[in-house]
Amino acid sequence: MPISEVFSRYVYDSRGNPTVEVEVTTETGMYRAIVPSGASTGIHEALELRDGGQAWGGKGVLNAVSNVNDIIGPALIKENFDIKDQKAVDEFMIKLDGTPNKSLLGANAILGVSLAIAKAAAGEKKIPLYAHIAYLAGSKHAVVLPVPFLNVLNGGAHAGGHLAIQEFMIAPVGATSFHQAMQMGSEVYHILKRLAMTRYGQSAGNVGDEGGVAPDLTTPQEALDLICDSIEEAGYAGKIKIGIDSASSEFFKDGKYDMDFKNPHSDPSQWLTGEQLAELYINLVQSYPIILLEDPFAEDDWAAWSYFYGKVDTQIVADDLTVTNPIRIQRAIDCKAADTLLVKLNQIGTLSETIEAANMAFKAGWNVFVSHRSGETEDTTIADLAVGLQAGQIKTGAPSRSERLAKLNQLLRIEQEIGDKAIYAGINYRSSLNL
Ligand code: 2PG
Ligand code: MG
Repeated sequence: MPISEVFSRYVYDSRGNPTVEVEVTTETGMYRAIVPSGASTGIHEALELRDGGQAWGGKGVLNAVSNVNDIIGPALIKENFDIKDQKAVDEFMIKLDGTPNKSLLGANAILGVSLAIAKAAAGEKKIPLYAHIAYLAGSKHAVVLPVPFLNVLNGGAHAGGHLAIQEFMIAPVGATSFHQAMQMGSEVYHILKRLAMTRYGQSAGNVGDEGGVAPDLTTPQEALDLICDSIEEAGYAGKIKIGIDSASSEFFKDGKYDMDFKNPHSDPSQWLTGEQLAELYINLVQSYPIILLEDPFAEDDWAAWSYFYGKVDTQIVADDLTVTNPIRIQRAIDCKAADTLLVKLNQIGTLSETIEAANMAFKAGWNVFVSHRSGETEDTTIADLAVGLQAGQIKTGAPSRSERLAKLNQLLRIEQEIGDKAIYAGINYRSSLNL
């Protein structure tokens, strides 16, 4: 079915910054996608085109919007693509841009179109988006609901306060269904909020960019104690585990890690070497039920990644290191830097390349962890992506704030729609492909 119209406008994301929205219209209706935006963005990501200048503090997306309306849209309509052939559409846009990092048209412009096309194709086939993505990815079946890694305590670039580590996530691996996982997560989240306020004062309950509480802590141990106490009080000890995203590229300075990076008077003699930071992680993993460490080291500190890998049993997730980019993923596989790929659509800029990245990771025996960005919207594509890829795990913030819940609520709907056939990845999330 041909495309009759491609239209873009700017709307606002969860941080109040402009972002690209795209609407693709075909005979079966209008299909809309909105592009997210990171704060702890990896330097190797595809380019998010911002206007610069005075308006919106330089964060306008008027150029990206007009690139869709004036260049990409008319070119796609002229080509008369079969929109079910996502790869052909995406490859055409990649060529039209012609740069290695989509810097001419903007990865935000291209991704908006790519996702709206996928939704239109699902609409044409009269199947849910997750089923269409499963078809595109060649997944075995689209019935596996991911474990939600709920980012209940925010630090780093996503919150005020002194905590260097960006994300403390709870993972209800011991639940038997997605909806039960959400209930457990929600209960723990509310206890955590109360405990944070009791221990650290009323303002400790304020939330960060991803909806988690953001008390002004200094050490990861304080955060982990709060979370473990909350899990215990909720009665879920053993059933809820913990994941950490250090987003350590944010505090990597002059070859060392500054755990006090938000203090303008931070003392360089306290900065940690890669080996010292590794030691800290080993201690944390021994003392707390941690099952996942994301970006434990900086995006180009390959030596530290390889040094650390294998020293702990937890999942090691590459985000800024690999930026959903096949070239960097291959390097990470070759040098045994990690065992799990964080997948973010806007790091690479098309759905096809995202699927390619995920499949590449799976093929190497890695896990795939689907992710939101810290700047999000009501768009729920990543929920369908997680089910479609059979990823087994997703992170999309705390069970709080609607741009986070939009995805989690979509997963609740998908679980119901699949009905009796739905399989919650649970404790088997690391072998999701075999479920
Ligand atoms: C991350 C993400 C999402 P951002 O580091 O994994 O949680 O943050 O979108 O700011 O890069
Ligand atoms: Mg990350």
